[in-house]
Amino acid sequence: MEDLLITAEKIRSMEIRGAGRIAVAASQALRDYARTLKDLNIEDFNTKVEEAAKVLVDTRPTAVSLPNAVALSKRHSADNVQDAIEEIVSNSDSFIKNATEALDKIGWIGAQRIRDGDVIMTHCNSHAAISIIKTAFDQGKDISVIATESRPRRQGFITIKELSDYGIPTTLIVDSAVRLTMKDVDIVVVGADSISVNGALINKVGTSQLALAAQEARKNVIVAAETYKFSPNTLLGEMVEIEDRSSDEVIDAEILAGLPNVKVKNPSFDVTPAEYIDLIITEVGAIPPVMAFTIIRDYLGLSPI
Ligand code: RI2
Repeated sequence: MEDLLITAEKIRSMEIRGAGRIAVAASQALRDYARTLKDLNIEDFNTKVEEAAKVLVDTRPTAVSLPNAVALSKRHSADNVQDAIEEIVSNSDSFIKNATEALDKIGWIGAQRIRDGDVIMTHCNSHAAISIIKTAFDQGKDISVIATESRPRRQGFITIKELSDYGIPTTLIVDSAVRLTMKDVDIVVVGADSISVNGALINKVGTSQLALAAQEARKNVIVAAETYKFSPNTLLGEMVEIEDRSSDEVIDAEILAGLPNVKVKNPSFDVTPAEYIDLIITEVGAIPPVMAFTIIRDYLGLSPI
């Protein structure tokens, strides 16, 4: 359990971050933990696996990739521990393989939407969105990127480093410059933490202001999202929980302590309605957001997981 707890803490503290990366890390941790339980009887094995799954899922509430990855990895139909471990290892290995391949497919499909000369605006740090940008660049398209800082944790800095290392001309802006800068943009490309059954996108706070400004300026917004980022529980009317993170990320605790009438709110994500989104690029194709139900039905199943 110790290794699994270490992974859980890394996800909670955002040492491991990004909806896709946390999903893969959780799947791996659960798989490796299951392997250590070979001497238990099947009832105790199942109890331990459920407990471990809960520890992982409880680390961060918003990215549905995390519970999806855990659920897809832990399910088994065995009545003995050896077979159960084999099933879990095989589930997890194929989840990780598919997740890795999905990034390449999304890159290729999404790059079809990027034209030579395009200026792309992106927000935060999404491996799926960056896959599209890098693929378009690899195709020889003369592109450049405008990346937001993405306060408070400034994941935009990871994005500009990655794009710069790849040789892609990149401009960094503060989040509040999004609307002013939109006139210079051809297309917005962002990632996803969750997509609900009505096609709404839940992504890093500030995403919805990119979408709003893009709509006002008649620019397209495309979302890069693996199928495991769609939320089956929204079929039951469940809302995606928006993670509220610590005020320390926004203002130093000592300074805040001296401001008795001030409170800080630090929501980490926001919701972009489907009507602001042109296309969602998944590994199984580019779909309009209204088709979110179909993705959930065909790739995740209709029973909530
Ligand atoms: P990939 C991140 O969340 C960002 O919101 C990003 O857009 C999203 O996950 C998807 O990232 P955080 O972990 O899976 O930084 O595309 O809070 O890498």
